[in-house]
Amino acid sequence: MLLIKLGGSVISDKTEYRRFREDVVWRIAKVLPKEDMIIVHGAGSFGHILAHKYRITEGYSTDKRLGFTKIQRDMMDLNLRILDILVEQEIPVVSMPPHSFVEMGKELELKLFDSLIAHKFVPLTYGDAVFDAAKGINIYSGDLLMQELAKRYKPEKTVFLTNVDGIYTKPPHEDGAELIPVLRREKDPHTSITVKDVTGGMELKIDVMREIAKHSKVYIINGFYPERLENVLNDEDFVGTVVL
Ligand code: IP8
Repeated sequence: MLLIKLGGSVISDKTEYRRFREDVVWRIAKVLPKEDMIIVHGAGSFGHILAHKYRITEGYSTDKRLGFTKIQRDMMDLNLRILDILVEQEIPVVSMPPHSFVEMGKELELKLFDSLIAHKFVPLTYGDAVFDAAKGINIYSGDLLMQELAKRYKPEKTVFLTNVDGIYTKPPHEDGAELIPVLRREKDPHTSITVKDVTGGMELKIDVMREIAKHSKVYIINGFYPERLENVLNDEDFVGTVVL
């Protein structure tokens, strides 16, 4: 099985509210397998801009209700746009909006995923604004969902499509940053990456990837070059990072 995350910065232009990168998603969809896969997508500018504005991760207050609603609406919109493209590629995807099955702080209910997978459907889910047992509301990142899904289904390969070539020795725009082709699961003190996001920076992402690497081979590759995804799927040499 393949577990793949379409990063928010790949599928959307993060600087402009709800700017979808339709052409990029088309190119990715063309190289995806037709079955035996779970797809997760990030939020990009369909989620993070309003999540910041309404400070959703700080928890519930009545004045945040409309923000919470709008984020869920925008994420469903993004999800449907992706779903449309995947259906055009004849991938039997079924949308699984997290706000209808996730309550943070409680055990994740994945029974429907079991059924979908047993019937050879391809679950399509995403990072979302959800309820939280302690805070009332919160943001549930696609990365955490990836971690839960990897733990449960132990896919052979887990791929993160990002807007950079892989994991670097320091933030990629800094002088001397080098791509790490193979990252060991154990912590490496030489790697320090500090890009920040609402649901955690690169550091948190790398922790998640290391955790997933206990169950699966984890690849971090640039989503703007779908041929690299093909290389990974075909066990060929590829540009990117593998976590072992
Ligand atoms: O883009 C965040 O998910 P991510 C979800 O996977 C929202 O971190 C709604 C901001």
